Amino acid sequence: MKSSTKSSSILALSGGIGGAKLALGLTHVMRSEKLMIVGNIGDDFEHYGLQISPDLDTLMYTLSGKADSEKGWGLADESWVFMQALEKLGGDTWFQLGDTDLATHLERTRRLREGESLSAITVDFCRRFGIESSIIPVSNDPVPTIVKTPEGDLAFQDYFVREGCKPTVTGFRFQGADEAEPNPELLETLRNPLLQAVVICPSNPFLSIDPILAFPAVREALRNCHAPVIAVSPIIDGDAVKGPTAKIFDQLGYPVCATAVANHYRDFIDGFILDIQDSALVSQINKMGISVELANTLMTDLNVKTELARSVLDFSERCAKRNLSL
Ligand code: FO1
Repeated sequence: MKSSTKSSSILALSGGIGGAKLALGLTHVMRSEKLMIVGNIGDDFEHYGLQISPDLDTLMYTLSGKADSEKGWGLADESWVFMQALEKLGGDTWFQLGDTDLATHLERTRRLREGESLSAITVDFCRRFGIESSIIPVSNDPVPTIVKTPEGDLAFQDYFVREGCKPTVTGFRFQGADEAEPNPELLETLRNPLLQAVVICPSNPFLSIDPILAFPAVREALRNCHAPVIAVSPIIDGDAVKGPTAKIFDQLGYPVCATAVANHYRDFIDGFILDIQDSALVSQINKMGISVELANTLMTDLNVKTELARSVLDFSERCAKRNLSL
């Protein structure tokens, strides 16, 4: 029977490669059309006149099974003829654009120029990629992440790719987050009584999740959300699975451990999933008033992604019952 409302029962916040892995796991343990994933747009930038939205593309490519599984971004079986030709012309090749990935950026840029919203373009691209879940940008307005360093500000991709995350980070700015309008679909879903859980994917808290939380209305809606909010730690046994997460925690003066992640989210999460290797941290996090469960969070293959997604949903049901009994 067709679902009476389009409403999503699970909402996931995701950015980067780790987030997309759990999002994929979620699509294997629930009706994927009832899953909404809010993608980070802080990584978005203009390059060669193209509007590029890496985290939306990573989600789209991953959920359609077409992502390059080794890199985690871009498309599998990619060719690089355009990049080779660009190299010969002395062009800027620090940001690798594969030939088929290029179509996504060209077509998104064309439609944006014609006045279509980033959300509407993403809905249509997902339909064409055969994705049933809703992937939505946190906003249709640009809110680029600016990385603060002792040598001055860096645009996100200049920090992440061009400089290879080498500069020391002293802070972040999410340019325009106070004025930009959060995606109405996101606020509607957060306020929908049919929502069963919110999942904070194991993405980089500073680079991928904070740009989503930077919208005051979004953080407020999360704090007041009736559904349990469950975060999965991106740090396991004092280190991050991939990327600069651990280094950034250290550079900002935080302990590099899952407890620091729980503390970062403490004002709006109900539950926190620790990796089994971090079982010693359970009581510390419980003291923050946050329920904790253990799982294997090292998503090395589809089985682990699916198992972790199942654990997250089961945990959220237990949290919901606990909230009801309060
Ligand atoms: N990451 C890199 O480290 N090197 C690249 O050349 C690169 C190109 C690229 C092209 C399209 C795209 O969607 C993502 C791309 N990424 C690349 C990843 C990108 O930097 C993302 O921002 C990261 O995945 C972090 O979220």
